[in-house]
Amino acid sequence: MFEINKPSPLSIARAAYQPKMPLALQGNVKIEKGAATESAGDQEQIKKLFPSTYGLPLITFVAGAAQEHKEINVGVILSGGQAPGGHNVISGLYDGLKKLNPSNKLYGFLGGPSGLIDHQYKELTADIIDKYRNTGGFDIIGSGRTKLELPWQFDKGAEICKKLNISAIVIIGGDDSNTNACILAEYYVNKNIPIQVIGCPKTIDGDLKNASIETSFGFDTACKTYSELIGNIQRDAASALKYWHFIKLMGRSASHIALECALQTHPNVCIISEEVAAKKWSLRDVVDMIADSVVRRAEKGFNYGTVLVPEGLLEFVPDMKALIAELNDLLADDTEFKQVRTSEKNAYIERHLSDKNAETFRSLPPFIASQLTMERDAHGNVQVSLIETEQLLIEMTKTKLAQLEAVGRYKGKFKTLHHFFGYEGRCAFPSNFDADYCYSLGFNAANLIDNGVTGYMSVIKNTYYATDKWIAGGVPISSMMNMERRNGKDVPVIKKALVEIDKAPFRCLEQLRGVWSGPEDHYAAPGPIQLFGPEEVCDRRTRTLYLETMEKEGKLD
Ligand code: FBP
Repeated sequence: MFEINKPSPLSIARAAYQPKMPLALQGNVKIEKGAATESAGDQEQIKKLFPSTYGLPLITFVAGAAQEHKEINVGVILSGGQAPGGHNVISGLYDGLKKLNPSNKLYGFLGGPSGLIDHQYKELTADIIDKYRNTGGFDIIGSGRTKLELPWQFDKGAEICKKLNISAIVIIGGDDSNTNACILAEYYVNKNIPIQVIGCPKTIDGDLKNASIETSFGFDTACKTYSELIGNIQRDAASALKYWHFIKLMGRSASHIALECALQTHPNVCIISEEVAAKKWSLRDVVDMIADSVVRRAEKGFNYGTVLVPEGLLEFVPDMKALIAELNDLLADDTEFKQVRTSEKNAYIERHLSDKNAETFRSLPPFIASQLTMERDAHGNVQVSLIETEQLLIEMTKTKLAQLEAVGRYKGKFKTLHHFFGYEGRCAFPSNFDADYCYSLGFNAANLIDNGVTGYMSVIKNTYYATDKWIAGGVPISSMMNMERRNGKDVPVIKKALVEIDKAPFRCLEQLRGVWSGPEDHYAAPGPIQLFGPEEVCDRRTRTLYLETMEKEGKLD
């Protein structure tokens, strides 16, 4: 009577979805090499660091004639946080390889980059792949955050590739993982190790984009998932009339997710970290902006509303940034700190900070102060997803409103609820856009490998438009690099794309937020992602992609 593990009707129907691909990838594929590239910055230094993979040409695929394809074995790695569509990159890669030569094999390294180093792998066969088509998650092979950056790790990787006769590795990851993919590619070329390395742009955060990458996969689905929830909450708020909802949204550093969700849902307040940093706002300035909306709405009797808070906010507030940087150094070796009794930890930190940062630390509610001293991630950074910034803002807004009430400038009720939308969106069923985009990225990667290139990112362009207008190809990863100071050293990295406050998506928010902040409601409820139905509903692009494309094409006022 009860069946365990029975797939839902939606899973069954969705498994049959055939992702759409650019025309060039649908038949026989021919490679066209374009102009030689230069790095995004610091050309001389990058050229020296990547002598073999610097300056390679752009690649575009076009329809070609049938030809023989040699047999190849490929390894694939999922790196970092989950993003909807990862399984489709792998199924696209698998199908692309099998189409080129049915004898080709695909191996998945388990648990992220550590699978390559520790030789943990499994062969991905048709049975396995079919179970994961068009599903969310990274569970087909698992992911991890081990950094692939040291020669001994590269050598261990080469060892297992030799054993399995693997001649290409596809790394599906964010800016750091793709930076490391480029370093790995360069290492193998210089050591005459016959292994190609190809990257794929992943992250819900949307901060892996540049002149060559229009969007990272997963951003579309994650933002639509959060926007559905925000829209629902706003309807509830406008029905119940009694809560202000503070909603923290994922995005470790950049505020692209908060911005996109605001453009989809029209909240009363949306904070953009990059604006806070550019205008050197303090937390008090941020709280004033929130309190202003609360007060104006209360005057009309609207004691409810929504505030979107980007996860990385605190690191963009100048005072807090300085404090966090000193805390990161202080806790880099936390052996002594770990011995300190819990009740005395905050006092211990205060004693060890510089005067200015100690003052900022003292001004924080104790729960936030403690969260700032929690264990760092593998890169020595504070784990922003664990800091309850939304609660901090609630506390500070309460204090501000009490002050305004005391001088007769506010009379209202301020009951609050807080939410954090992050993990809920990272493994959602990929939207049609992400399902198509990811499958194409994977299929395209197979063609890059077949053409013998290395140190390239699989890239699909023109993505605002219908898939038959998409352009498939490859871009040398070295062309996306510049030098940045990390942990006291100048290193080559792919530049993280933060929200640019002079670009269309932010300017759109800036133009509309005065109206959204009230007193009247202007909420929008985009509803759930639709997987079946009319194209204008199911294949709708994000507002960010729309605005960026229109701006690039000079079609915005
Ligand atoms: P990636 O940059 O690896 O794609 O991960 C992004 C992210 O989802 C952030 O939005 C978030 O801050 C972080 O991962 C959470 O990390 P973890 O999964 O380790 O909790």
